[in-house]
Amino acid sequence: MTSRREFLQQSVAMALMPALRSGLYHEPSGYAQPASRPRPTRAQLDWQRDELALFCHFGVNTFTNREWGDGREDPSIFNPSALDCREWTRAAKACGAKALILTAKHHDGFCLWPTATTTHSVASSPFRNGQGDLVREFVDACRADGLRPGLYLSPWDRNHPAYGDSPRYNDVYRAQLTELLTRYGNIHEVWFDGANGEGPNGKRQQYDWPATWSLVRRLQPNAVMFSDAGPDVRWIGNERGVAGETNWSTVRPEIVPVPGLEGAEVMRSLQQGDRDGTVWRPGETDVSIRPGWFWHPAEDTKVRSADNLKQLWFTSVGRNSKLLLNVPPTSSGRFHVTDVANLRLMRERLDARFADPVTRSARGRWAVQSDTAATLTLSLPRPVEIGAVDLREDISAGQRVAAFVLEGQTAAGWQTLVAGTTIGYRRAEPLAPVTVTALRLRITDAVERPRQVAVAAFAPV
Ligand code: FUL
Repeated sequence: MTSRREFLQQSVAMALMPALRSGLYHEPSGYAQPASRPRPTRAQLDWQRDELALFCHFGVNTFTNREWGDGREDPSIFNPSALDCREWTRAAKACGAKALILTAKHHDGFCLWPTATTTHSVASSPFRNGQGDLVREFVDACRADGLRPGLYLSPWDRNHPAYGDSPRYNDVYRAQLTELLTRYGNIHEVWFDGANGEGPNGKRQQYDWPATWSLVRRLQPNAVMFSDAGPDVRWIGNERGVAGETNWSTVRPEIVPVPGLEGAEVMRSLQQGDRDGTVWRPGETDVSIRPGWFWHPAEDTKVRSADNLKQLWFTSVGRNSKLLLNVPPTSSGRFHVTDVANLRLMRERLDARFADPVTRSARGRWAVQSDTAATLTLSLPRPVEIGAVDLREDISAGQRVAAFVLEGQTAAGWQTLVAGTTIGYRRAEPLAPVTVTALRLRITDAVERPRQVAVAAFAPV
């Protein structure tokens, strides 16, 4: 049943739709949450439902074996011998990723597209005889394979002479963004970090984030912007692939107003979000398949195994986050065979894990006890052994559950299988195998009147 308040919210959202469609109304936190708690925008919902995206760190560092270039690299070293972005996108598709993000420019300042803002770019390299445009090849390959392209433009630039001369460099940065966001069609995610250094003048660059964000909103109204401070999606606070066990998609924006801040309260808010958050800003978990972000031959033997990748999936997607998994192309311009094989195997394991819900023919009874409590009971037709559970809130109506207990009815009575706080888009947990005849989800705390949560359980694999 739609409550009166939900009906009103839907009506307000629908009244705003023409403005949204016309692109006049861009503020993601504004439209779907007039009188109450935050709701995701369409773009934020699509972003989360993708679940898995790949990150491609590629640039001069790929050829110098470094993680951070110093900006003095000779563009002539950028010469991938067999670059094929379709090979990246096919591997991405095969492992179930729905989007890819490319380092259009990393801290070294080398631009992977021919830009008018600097000569430190592919145009000065032997790649395609100086006629190449890697951003174009990347975006085209994504589209050919039905994947959504995203771009990372490092604000820290160790090459550009204007860096540190704040207003002048901010103009350069915005000019670069304008090129990237007007030449290549729809870009679905624009990725910013907070890395910040000094320029050749010895001064620390002051970024102008509000101006940057409003430029992106104007040029690509359907893109989500990532940074510590969003505004659309936030960093999860570590690069280990682990979201908070408590993970709200809502935040209090005043705690992390700009990227690059440190401190315990900032990290807590990034990791866990804020229960009383006033904007919708879900967490993205970025982590590399290798120890480094860029390719290093010595790390060819240190690629994460399929089981390790599967674990990362559980601690990110399975904790109401999105997994942005970095797979760095080698100096040939292709993924390494080990990375591709392990990605494929990860997908096989995940598919097997969730292939056969034993709850498919369960009978469910949903009862709301109060504004903060509800119970879902699922009776199974016969005793079954389970080894994993998957809980989901319909987040288009916001995130509501603040505490829950999932119990299983065993021969010894009701037993707690999982006791947790948030659920959100997805809360997936592996379990020690146990035979149950019924499952009971008790929501014991919620920030809005609970709506029915989907509960699925799976046989041990
Ligand atoms: C950080 C950078 O300093 C790393 O090199 C890497 O690109 C990571 C994803 O973001 O801010």
